[in-house]
Amino acid sequence: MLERMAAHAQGSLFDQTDEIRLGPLRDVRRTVLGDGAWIDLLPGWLTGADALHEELASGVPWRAERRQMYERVVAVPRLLAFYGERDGGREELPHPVLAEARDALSAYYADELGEPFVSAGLCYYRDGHDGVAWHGDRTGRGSHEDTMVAILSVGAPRDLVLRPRQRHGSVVRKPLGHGDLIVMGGSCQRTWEHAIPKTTRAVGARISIQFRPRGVS
Ligand SMILES: O=C(O)CCC(=O)C(=O)O
Repeated sequence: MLERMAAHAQGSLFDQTDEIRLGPLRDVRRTVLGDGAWIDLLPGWLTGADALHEELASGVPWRAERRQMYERVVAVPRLLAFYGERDGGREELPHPVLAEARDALSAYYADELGEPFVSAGLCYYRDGHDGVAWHGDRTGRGSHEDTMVAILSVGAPRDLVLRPRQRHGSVVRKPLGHGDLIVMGGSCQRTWEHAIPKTTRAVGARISIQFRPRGVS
């Protein structure tokens, strides 16, 4: 309990405003990873990120999933929600600032990506027991085409780690929370893998919002 309170207090040190607002998409810093992959980073793109975290944590209809693992069915260690396209339109996102973020990202990357971001997947990591194992977003077009996945993080930081698929050893680690933006681009989904490792450290809850173009999953 004390650990959880400490983690929460640490969060509020970084984000002391309740006004939920996006900053300009300026000074986005690109790191070339290699093998055609890159990441863009903009720390603290959203202010009021802890307030948005609270609203999403209580307001989103979170889904707990289960999956087959060898002979057992186990709980997927995070909660999920998905907002895609339906009846020719986009499903309404759970907060207007998320639609603003999606549209700002679509405009910023229009020339390079050539299409808009259309879906938003939300993941809720309640504490260090939650995480996601190494994977690329390769069930859709990301398996054979360059694309982008943009992730906005709210709540307490968790490490997003990346490693090249063919050369295990060089791991890139980015702690993301409190309104940080990361965009994985180029061949990142097929030549690199990413994960949110579980941790025994005292960490607070984090929600990530992943924006993807059509057919990327
Ligand atoms: O939570 C994150 O930042 C990463 C989520 C992710 O990799 C996924 O859902 O495919």
